Amino acid sequence: MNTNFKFIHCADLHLDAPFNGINISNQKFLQILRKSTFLAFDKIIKTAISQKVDFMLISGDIFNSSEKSLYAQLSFLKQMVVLKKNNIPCFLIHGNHDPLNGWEIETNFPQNVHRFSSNVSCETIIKNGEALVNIIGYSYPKREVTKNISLDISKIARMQNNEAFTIGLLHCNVGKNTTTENYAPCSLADLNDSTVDYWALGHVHTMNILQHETPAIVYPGNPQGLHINDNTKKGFYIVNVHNNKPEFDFIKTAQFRWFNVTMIIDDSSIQDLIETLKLKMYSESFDIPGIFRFHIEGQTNLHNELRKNVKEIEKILREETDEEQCFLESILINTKPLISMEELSDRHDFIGIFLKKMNELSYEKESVTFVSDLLSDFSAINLLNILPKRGEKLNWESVIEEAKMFGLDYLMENEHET
Ligand SMILES: [Mn+2]
Repeated sequence: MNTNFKFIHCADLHLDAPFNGINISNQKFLQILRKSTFLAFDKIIKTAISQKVDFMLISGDIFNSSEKSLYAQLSFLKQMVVLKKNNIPCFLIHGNHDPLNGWEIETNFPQNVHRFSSNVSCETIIKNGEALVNIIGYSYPKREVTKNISLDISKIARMQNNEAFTIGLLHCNVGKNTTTENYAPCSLADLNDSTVDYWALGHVHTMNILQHETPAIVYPGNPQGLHINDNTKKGFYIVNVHNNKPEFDFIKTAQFRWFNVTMIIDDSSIQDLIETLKLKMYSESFDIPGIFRFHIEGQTNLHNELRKNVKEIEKILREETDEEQCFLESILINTKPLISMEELSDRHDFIGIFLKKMNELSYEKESVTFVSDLLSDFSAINLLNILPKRGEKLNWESVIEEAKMFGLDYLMENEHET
């Protein structure tokens, strides 16, 4: 059949994500964060209307948590009514963040909205008396879905006896992607061994077209980055289908971007470093606001000054930048002193012994208890610097490195006092 239509494919809206665990004091920037998931979705709705798309797909995780916020539910409903007024049907599924067994208000979605249940089923869009598109979808009944649902969708797809373009709407992990939970796992081979023409996927937050056609396999990613490592291009796809062949248009929606930046310095001054960081912040956030975390690395004459004054440097940088345009989250100092660590650990004094012991620890995972006891003597503020930040995993090597530098600071400072 000669098919020509266009639709929007978006996923992982995570409406009302609270952005917990990020220390932002500036009220205006905090507002940018709080509104961001809603405004990103609003851009999707406005594009649907201006582009006069035939329908819209949302591949799960509409809400951030199963305890869906009331505000999020009502504002989503409002947007669905806007689509109704513009005669745009919307097909949606629920994912692991907003499964059907979570709390929700009694919702009467307008008639243009079809929400799939946890029984895989098919909806067919008819145009001029002919079946134009089959949409087969599945919503998570609960958070953990470990079954391969793609097989059930393909089974229903094979049962369709029309010639329509077939879309599989699924929140799933293709090919054991390690950046996200392994829910509704399936392989590329599973998705290829199917009569589905377009797999409209959700769950992985990085936009990625795994295959452009026969079948298309597409993750649009999330419209708004949610944490410091969720910093790829954010948006959704407008898909134009001509004679069963999809063409993709990616539209950006992020209201602000995250930057997790490593800077390597050598001989420098604190003033120069502050200027460099400031320049980086402004140059990266010229179009939309940015949140920055800097990791300062390198062997440098500034090593001791930086470690002692990092909080002051953060304060100065915040004062000297426009916090509604670029916000400094934190600066992490991972530098090394100019004095050679090898030379120091070769010394036959306590510093030498200390460094040798610390170097051995790097390889002994079972020493966790020993080191955590050792660190419990330091203040909580210092400990916070080595704990993993949101979106990161505990890095044992960096814990040891940090402990080593703490110890060395202390020993070197007191070296001439006794
Ligand atoms: Mn998600």
